[in-house]
Amino acid sequence: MDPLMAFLCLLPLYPGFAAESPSCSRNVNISGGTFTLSHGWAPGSVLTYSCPLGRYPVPASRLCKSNGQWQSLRSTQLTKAVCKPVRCPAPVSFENGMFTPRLGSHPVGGNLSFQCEDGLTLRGSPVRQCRPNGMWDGETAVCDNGAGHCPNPGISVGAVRTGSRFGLGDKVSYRCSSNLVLTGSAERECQSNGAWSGTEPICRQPYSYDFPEDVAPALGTSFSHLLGATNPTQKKTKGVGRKIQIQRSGHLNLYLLLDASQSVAEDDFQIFKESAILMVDRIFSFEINVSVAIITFASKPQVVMSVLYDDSRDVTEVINSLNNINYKDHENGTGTNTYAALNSVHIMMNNQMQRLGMKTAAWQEIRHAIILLTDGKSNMGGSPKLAVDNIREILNINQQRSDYLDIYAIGVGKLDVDWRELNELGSKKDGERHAFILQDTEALYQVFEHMLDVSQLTDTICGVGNMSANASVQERTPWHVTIKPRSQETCRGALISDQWVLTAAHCFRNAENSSLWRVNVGDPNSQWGKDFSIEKAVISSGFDVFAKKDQGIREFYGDDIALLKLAEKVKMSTHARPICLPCTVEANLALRRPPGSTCRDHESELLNKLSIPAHFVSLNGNKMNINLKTGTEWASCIKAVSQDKTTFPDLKDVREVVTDQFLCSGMEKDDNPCRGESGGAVFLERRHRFFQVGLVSWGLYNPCGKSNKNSRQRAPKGKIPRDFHINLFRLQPWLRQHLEGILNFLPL
Ligand SMILES: *[C@@H]1O[C@H](CO)[C@@H](O)[C@H](O)[C@H]1NC(C)=O
Ligand SMILES: *[C@@H]1O[C@H](CO)[C@@H](O)[C@H](O)[C@H]1NC(C)=O
Ligand SMILES: *[C@@H]1O[C@H](CO)[C@@H](O)[C@H](O)[C@H]1NC(C)=O
Ligand SMILES: *[C@@H]1O[C@H](CO)[C@@H](O)[C@H](O)[C@H]1NC(C)=O
Ligand SMILES: *[C@@H]1O[C@H](CO)[C@@H](O)[C@H](O)[C@H]1NC(C)=O
Ligand SMILES: *[C@@H]1O[C@H](CO)[C@@H](O)[C@H](O)[C@H]1NC(C)=O
Ligand SMILES: CC(=O)N[C@H]1CO[C@H](CO)[C@@H](O)[C@@H]1O
Ligand SMILES: [Mg+2]
Repeated sequence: MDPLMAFLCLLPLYPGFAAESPSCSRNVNISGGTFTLSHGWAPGSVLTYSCPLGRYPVPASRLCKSNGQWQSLRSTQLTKAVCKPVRCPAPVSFENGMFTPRLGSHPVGGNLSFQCEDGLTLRGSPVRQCRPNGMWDGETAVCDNGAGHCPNPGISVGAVRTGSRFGLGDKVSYRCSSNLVLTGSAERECQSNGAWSGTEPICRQPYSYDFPEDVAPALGTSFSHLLGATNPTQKKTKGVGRKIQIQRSGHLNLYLLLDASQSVAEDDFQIFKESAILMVDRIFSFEINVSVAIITFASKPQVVMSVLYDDSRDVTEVINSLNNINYKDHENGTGTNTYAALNSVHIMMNNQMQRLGMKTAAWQEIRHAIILLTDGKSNMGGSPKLAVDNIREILNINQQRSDYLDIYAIGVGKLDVDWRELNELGSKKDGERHAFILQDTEALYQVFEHMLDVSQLTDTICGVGNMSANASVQERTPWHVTIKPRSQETCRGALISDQWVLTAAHCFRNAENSSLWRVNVGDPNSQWGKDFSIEKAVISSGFDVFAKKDQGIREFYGDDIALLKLAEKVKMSTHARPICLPCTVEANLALRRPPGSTCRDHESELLNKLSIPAHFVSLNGNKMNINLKTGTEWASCIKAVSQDKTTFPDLKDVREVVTDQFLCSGMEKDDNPCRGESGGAVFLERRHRFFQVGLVSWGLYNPCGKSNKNSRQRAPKGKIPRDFHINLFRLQPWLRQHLEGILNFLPL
């Protein structure tokens, strides 16, 4: 043998020479796409390709082997990487009808139309479009004669169904054609309640991922479910908790399992970490009793935080631990042992059960949610399913207790995910999906919002809105109410407790007899809206619109504040909840500040910059954006008033009109409130909660003009828009005087 070769072969035995180890070739470009490397060009590094929307990389990734050769993770041959166009699968069969066009697969943007034979009605979507993730929009089309005990469950695109009887106890099973992967239930049974068990099976391309808006409806009791409208394969009416239950009674254990194995590159792991932090911060924002366990795993699991530690109930400690976890902790065992990770959850549960006592309510009433952030692909330790079975057993999960355990298997990031395994790990409950692949942390956050079921959160917790882009406008700002002091005109207001509404005093100028006033809580345009009459109105006695008439100020809005006590208490729901009023104990909890904080602390935390992003609610319920100005910015914001010679012909000092009581907005690209929006809350978001710092009072420009509420117009040239809002920090004495005993105020 050549002596030089022998020397080279010995090299890896000397750690000092590690830098000499071979590096993989750089000839790995992908045309039309990009790639990232987990460990540069060194052996062990995983190369991950990505392509623009509507295309997908082949291969998805490659591993740099110890001999300096690239291995394609999916196939053995090293071929040039390419971005291929995404295509949607074609239907294999369609009962009692026909579909067009008939292609082997369909391009993104292409349409598929379904028609039923005479006499049958089509349920689902008659036309479906192929989307950039390789999934059809809409719902499976079914031609049903309605004869069975259960509705015809249909055959989703790409699937083949066995079984065509839909009577009680009948079973149907599914498989997917060619290269498609089945997610959802491969077998379903017609149940006595007229619904099919499990989840509709979907045949997906292996490279497909989810859009948050698709996941949302699949996650459980969506509106369509409640109303039984669009998806009659699920005739369920009982909205039992099949999501993560947020409620004050009882306790939630949240187990976060983060895959740190080699197939998950360090960048992906970073995305898992960020996603986990977002979820933790959100779950703690509800002031519920929750413990968070954190487990990272590769060949072995590592328990970073156990539900048995006191720190697991402390959001700061949990987030610290998440921040401190290190991908490199698993550098000496980079396999994927999902079984062991889930088994460590099982052990943790067992320990907690021993500690609390198996028969105690303290143990039995704990709800458990396991979130597994992974790309699937377990390759050691055996089937993770066994660990799941053990977990179900120890928690005694049966039909009655099915909402005590939820397991979500989620891939986030540009991962090359094993769909089959993810699907197998996630719980399968009626009409729901528990396995997802999402593109980024933001998408996961949107989905997480839908995983939470807050319908049981009936306490008067303040400032909790639904952060989902998909939630209704009222769910996003549930404190928002409409006041009708006159039959025609309206004002807005904000619930600040379960019986009190804060609004503007000027709404009650020329108002009708107060016994005719009505406050609509929970959205006047929906079934959740309810009219309340007023038991008591407290309109600031300092408010006098003509107070400065002598000084040439035609209208003055100092002390433009009022409180209404509703005739009955509002029942708290996802559509009706108070907002947090700063300087109260309630707001202090929401801000997660230590006890002993003062009103001044709240002001410096909430109004902490020269320009503070804030919101108000428009006539049609949308959240509008403004920037509140403080300090020197405030001074330049209010200057515009003196330039408005039409409204203020001979004004000497702007401060006569805009006193310290007012916050100012309307500069930059701010939205401007319209007439009819006054009295509404000016609010901001901190730590996933909402705080009212002001209320809409008056402005220089009405963007709605005389027209309807759906068209807002930018100010014409020469008109400088500015808006002024009563600053609640400046009206503390008045608020305290009238809300004593209703809210708990902090020292000034
Ligand atoms: C790969 O692409 C980059 C930028 O597109 C280019 O600079 C580089 O030379 C290419 N490498 C090879 C080996 O083709
Ligand atoms: C599919 O239908 C949509 C909406 O009906 C239409 O905008 C689109 O152009 C159609 N696509 C094709 C390829 O015909
Ligand atoms: C939450 O946990 C604390 C401490 O264990 C307990 O005192 C409190 O009663 C619990 N709250 C609820 C609503 O269960
Ligand atoms: C991995 O093994 C090396 C060599 O035994 C050791 O120095 C290092 O600390 C180990 N890493 C971890 C995270 O245990
Ligand atoms: C947000 O609204 C959606 C849609 O109504 C709902 O499914 C979800 O549970 C809600 N989440 C929260 C946290 O309120
Ligand atoms: C307001 O209306 C109620 C009932 O219609 C009536 O009893 C009351 O006298 C009215 N008050 C005023 C001030 O008009
Ligand atoms: C659950 C839910 O409300 N889903 C809706 C989300 O938004 C899309 C598009 O805006 C609707 O089509 C869904 O019904
Ligand atoms: Mg792995």
